[in-house]
Amino acid sequence: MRVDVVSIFPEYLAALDLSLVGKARRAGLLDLRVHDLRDWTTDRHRTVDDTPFGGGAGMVMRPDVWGRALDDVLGATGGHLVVPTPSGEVFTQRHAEALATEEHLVVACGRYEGIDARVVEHYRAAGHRVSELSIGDYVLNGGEVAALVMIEAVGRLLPGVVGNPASLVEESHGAAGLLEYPVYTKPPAWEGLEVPGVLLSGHHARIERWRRDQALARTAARRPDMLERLDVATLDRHDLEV
Ligand code: 6GU
Repeated sequence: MRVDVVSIFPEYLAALDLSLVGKARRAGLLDLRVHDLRDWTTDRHRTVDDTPFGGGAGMVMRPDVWGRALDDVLGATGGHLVVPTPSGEVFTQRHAEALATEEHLVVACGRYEGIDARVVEHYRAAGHRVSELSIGDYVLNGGEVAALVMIEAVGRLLPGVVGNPASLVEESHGAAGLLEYPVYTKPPAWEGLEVPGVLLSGHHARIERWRRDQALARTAARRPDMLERLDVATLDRHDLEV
């Protein structure tokens, strides 16, 4: 997969050299390039923003600068334009899965009060897929941290990036629609706290049942909205007793 990120703070994206995403890049599974939006300015001050039409606080990013940048970076590939914004749809594992099937993503990181709305309108009209995505109901200063979140979530789904693909199957926000059950490792007793006995029993069916019950109880307590969306057909007789 090819991913281009455009930002006025390209240094923010340095973390993408690290960990799993960095490894995917070095393995040639992910071709990730970060660009400085100011490279597409034409004035001496390298201006990217201006005051909002209609008045109000803050500054808006200019469409002409973004247009030159995105024309270059999207090129002729028909890339999918991702615009992190607190007014977007909330980014979920389903978005990550869909984006992981794309050949080329271009992530346009805005700052200030956002990017002139004509930019998204223009690239949609030109036939690009465009996703305006938020990472949650809180306000960040710009799209860079959200871009890190989305690129990590997408990057780990690319074939060959996660060593053991089974670890993608059981985790929270996967197909089961439940939060992950609690996990334990050695030592079996620590600070007076014991690992639940069932996990040491070697009884595979009981372990599976215990984990499922824990996942259901946790989801009910922390994310009742997820329980409401659960497909009843995926529940078994024991689930209904939790
Ligand atoms: Cl994508 N951008 C900004 N600036 N704030 C956010 C966000 C994005 N998602 C949640 N808050």
